[in-house]
Amino acid sequence: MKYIDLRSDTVTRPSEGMRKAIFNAEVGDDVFGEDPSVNKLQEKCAEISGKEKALFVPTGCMGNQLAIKSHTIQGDEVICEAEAHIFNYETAAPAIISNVQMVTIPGKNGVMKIEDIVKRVRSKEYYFPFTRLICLENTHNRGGGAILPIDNIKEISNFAHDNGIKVHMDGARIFNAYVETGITVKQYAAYGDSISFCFSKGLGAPAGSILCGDADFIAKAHKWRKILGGGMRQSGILASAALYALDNNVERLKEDNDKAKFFAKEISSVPDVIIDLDSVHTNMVMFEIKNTPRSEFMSKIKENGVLMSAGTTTSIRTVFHMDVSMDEVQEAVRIFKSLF
Ligand code: TLP
Repeated sequence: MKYIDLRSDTVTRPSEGMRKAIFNAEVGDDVFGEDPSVNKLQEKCAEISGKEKALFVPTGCMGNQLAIKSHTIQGDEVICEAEAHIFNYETAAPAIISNVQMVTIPGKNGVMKIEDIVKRVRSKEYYFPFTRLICLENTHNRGGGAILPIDNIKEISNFAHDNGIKVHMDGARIFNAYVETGITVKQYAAYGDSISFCFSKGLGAPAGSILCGDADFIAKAHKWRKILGGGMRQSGILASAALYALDNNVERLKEDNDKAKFFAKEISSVPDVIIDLDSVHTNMVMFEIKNTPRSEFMSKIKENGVLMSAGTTTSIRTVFHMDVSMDEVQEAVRIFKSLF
C-alpha cells in the first residue's frame, strides 16, 4: 500500500533537481577544510543567520548538542521549555555529553513566560549551579509547530544577556516561521548567541543541519564535532543538497503551512476531535480523539492508508511537507472523516 505519510517532514526524499545537484557536487576532504561545497554552504548560512561562522553537522541533534557543549561547562544549568526537543528527544545527551543539568519550564505552545524564567535563574551563591544557557525552539515541535512570538524572544534574550546567560535557538524549522511571519532568520538569530537549523526536514535534503555563531563558539563546536565522530570527508555531497534546498525550497514551505491549516480546519468539524486551531501556525497539526486511545486511532487510520505519529504524551501529530500533495491532503481528510 502507498501510504499518505504524515509522520514527519523528515520523510521527504530528495527531488530530481536536488539529486542532480548532488550528482554534480564539487567535493574535497572537509576534515582538511577542503570541501568547496561545504565551505560555500557554511559561508552562505553565516550570512543568512548574520553570525560570523557556521558549521555543517550531520543532524539537528548534533547541532543542538554542540551548542550546549560549546556554551557551557560541566555542572552548569541550562533552561529550556518542558516540551523542548533538546530535553525530550535527544536521549539525555546534555547530561551525557555536557554534564549539565536541565531546568524545564512548562510553557504554552512552547512559549516560556519571562517571569517563570526569572524565578529559575540561580543567584550566585557558591552552592548553586550556574545558570549558563537558555535554549529556545522555533518553531516548537511539541508545541504543534508553533512560532515563538518575536517579542517573547526579545524579552528572554535581553534578560539573559543582562544576566550573563547565553541563548541558543533550536531553529530546526525556522524557515517555516519565516515564510509565515516574514521575520528573517537573521532577525530571529540576532536575539541568540547561536542558532541551528535543519536541511533534512521541510527543506527536503537527505541529511544535514547547520550551527551558526561567533568565531570562538564555532571553533569549539568544530573540535567537539570531531570528538563526537561528526568530522565528515566528502560531505559536499550532502552540502550540495542543502545549498539546493536553500535556493529552491524555502518559499514553498508556505504551501506546507497552508496544507496543515486546511487539514486542521477540516478535522476540527469532527465532534470527537479535540484541537486548538489557534495553535496551528506552521506545518504541524496536533490533536486528540475523545474516548479513543491514540494508538488505536493511529492503527485504524494506518489500515486505511494514512500514517501519523505521536505528538506530546497524549496527542497525535500530523506533519505536512513537499511529498504530500494537496490532493493527498484532501484524501487524508476524507479517510479521517470516514472513521467517525
Ligand atoms: N524532530 C523529529 C523527531 O525527533 C521528533 C521530528 O520528526 O520532528 N530540533 C527539533 C525541533 C526537531 O524537531 C528535531 C527532529 C531535531 C531538533 C533533531 O533533528 P535530527 O533528527 O536531524 O537530529
